[in-house]
This record gives sequence, C-alpha cells and structure tokens, in this order.
Amino acid sequence: MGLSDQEWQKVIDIWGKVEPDLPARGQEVIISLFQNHPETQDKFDKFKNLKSMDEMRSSEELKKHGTTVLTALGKILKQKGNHEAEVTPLAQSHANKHKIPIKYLEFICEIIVGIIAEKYAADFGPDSQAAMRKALELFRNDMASKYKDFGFQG
Ligand code: MNR
Repeated sequence: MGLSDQEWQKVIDIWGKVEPDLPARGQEVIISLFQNHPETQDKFDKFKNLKSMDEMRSSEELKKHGTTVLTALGKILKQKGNHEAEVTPLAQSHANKHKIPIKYLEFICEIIVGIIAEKYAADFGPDSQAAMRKALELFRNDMASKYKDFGFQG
C-alpha cells in the first residue's frame, strides 16, 4: 500500500522539523528502545556494557549511533518509496550481520513516532502521524521482503 503525494508531503514536512535535532532525538530513540525492549540492547556489542540511564546518556557513541540511524531513515523517507538503493544494503547488514528481527524494527518505528509526537506535537497532528506510520510500515515491509530474499527469518 503506497502513500499519496499528500501523505508523502506530510512525512517530508515533519522530518524537516526533526532534522535540526537529529543527535538529541537519535539519542532518545536508542535509549528508549533499550529501556522498553532490553533484549534489543544485547544486539549491540558496543552498547551491551551500558547499564544505568546515566551511562547511556553520557555515551557519545550511543548518541552518534542514534544520529546514524535517523540520518539513514531520513534518507529513506525522502525517497518516497523509491528506496530500493537505500534499503537493500541496510537489509543486508541487519539480516546477515547484525541479525535484527523485524519485530525490533517495529519497536524502533513505534518509538520514533512516539518521540516525534512528544517533541513536535504542534506539527504532528493525526494526519501526519498516520502518514508517518504508513511510511514506516512500507519501510519495514520492504526490509522484511529483503530479509526473505536473504533467507533470514526476521
Ligand atoms: C548499524 C540504520 C534499526 C541494530 C546500523 C547502521 C545504520 C543503521 C545506517 C550502520 C551501517 C550498517 O551497519 O548497516 C538503522 C535504521 C533502523 C535501524 C535506519 C531503523 C529505523 C536497528 C534496530 C537494531 C539495530 C532496531 C537492534 C535492535 C544495529 C546494529 C548495528 C547497526 C547492532 C551495528 C552497530 C555497530 O556499529 O556495531 Mn541499525 N543501523 N538501524 N538497528 N544497527
């Protein structure tokens, strides 16, 4: 199920609000992922050792990773569904190397929507939120379909 031009525009518009704050939002996304779904933290050799909230908040490496994730996601969203060139290598590394189940991608997408809703409430009304959910679903579906090609259960 694709998005209409208007829906894509809503996705692009809200991402434009998030973009100046990528490091802060990225840090919040990763910390919230680890707090709400502790099993996800075990997938990261470089973050497994972070125990307390304080340790997580003071890790520059974690903040950097959050920025990397949201930067990659932003690039994908801006393709408005024509994201094969971006999604293929990401699916490849997340299936074959990092071994990240699709369920974990669902977790992080839900957290991303929640954090945008919390921080940009005035710019993220129900229509924008619905459009963003659709775009993230499309992203996950395409990741899942690549996972299947690679023979990763996901
Ligand atoms: C690395 C993007 C979700 C686990 C990366 C990299 C990018 C990236 C970019 C660096 C290049 C590479 O290895 O492909 C994303 C996007 C995500 C997402 C976009 C969804 C919106 C997740 C989830 C994970 C996870 C959910 C686990 C629960 C990892 C791990 C690495 C990595 C592990 C390797 C980290 C390292 O440097 O040791 Mn990811 N991600 N990611 N990712 N992701």
